Amino acid sequence: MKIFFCIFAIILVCFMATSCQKKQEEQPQTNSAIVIGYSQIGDESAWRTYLTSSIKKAATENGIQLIFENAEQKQENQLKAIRSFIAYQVDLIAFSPIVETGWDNVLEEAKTAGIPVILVDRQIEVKDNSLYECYIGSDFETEGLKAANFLLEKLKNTTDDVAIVELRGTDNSTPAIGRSKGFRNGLKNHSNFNIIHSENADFMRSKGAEAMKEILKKYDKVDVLYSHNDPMTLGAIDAMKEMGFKPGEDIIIITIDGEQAAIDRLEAGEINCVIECSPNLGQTIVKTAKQYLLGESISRNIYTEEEVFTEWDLSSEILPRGY
Ligand code: GZL
Repeated sequence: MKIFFCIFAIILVCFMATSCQKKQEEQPQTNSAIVIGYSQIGDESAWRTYLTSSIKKAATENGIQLIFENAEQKQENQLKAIRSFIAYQVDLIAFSPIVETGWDNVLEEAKTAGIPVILVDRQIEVKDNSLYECYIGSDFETEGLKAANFLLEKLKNTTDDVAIVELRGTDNSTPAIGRSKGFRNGLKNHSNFNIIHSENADFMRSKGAEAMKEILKKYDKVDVLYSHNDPMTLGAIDAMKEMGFKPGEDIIIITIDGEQAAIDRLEAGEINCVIECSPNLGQTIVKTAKQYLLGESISRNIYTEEEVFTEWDLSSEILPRGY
């Protein structure tokens, strides 16, 4: 008789454990249970550090456990971070891919582990587009087009040749690809607007300064600087001043991001146009991750709204940037 009760008790315990497990699996994730792994590129600009603070703030405000890794500008560190998230069995992986290629294998591993992936701020090129759920960030081609449109307005009565130099962001990164393409598309029907020099300065102030110094030594006439981000622009301005040029007057300057330092120089007349690229993505990332994990449908591309600040705007209209 006793053996009968023991067997019955063991069966009962097993049944209860299984039904609890099943119940938990069926229940949608609650915020307190959500663990997100985030791989960030680095700290190369005030824009990037603001994005990081925006993500951390949103995670805290929403009770999300965030495992945050800084790749210090190296793709191999991002690959390691993503593999560590997989090993930890996070609920969702989000990352800002430093370049567009080289992600197929690690995202296949995430897919096999059943972990969804969200792209933030930059896109990727993969064979299987089901390797990520959505992209949250800017439309970089539009940013480049906005830069071209400002320049065409600024020089609308010019028939002379216009010599343009371009400082590009990291090659093979989505912002560098899109900002180059959009700018060129905007100028394609204006044959007197010529990009005489285009160089990668990796979104960094120091490389922007070095590149601009060499450019000003090489070319007799530079009319316009189109720079893919504010830190490279600030470096280029340092170089221009060192070599006796008046930024914003001798050389028209168009820059992208919208850091406070760039707005300050816009107001000082040293920059002519600042194209905003919003780093304030934290709330959207967390909201989208929660929606996905709760089984709700999400958009494939979630683009940010962005403004253009020009020399014709009243400085009082531009709110403090926060980065
Ligand atoms: C754009 C972002 C770029 C910024 C730069 O979304 O990827 O990277 O424009 C940053 O400041 O380095």
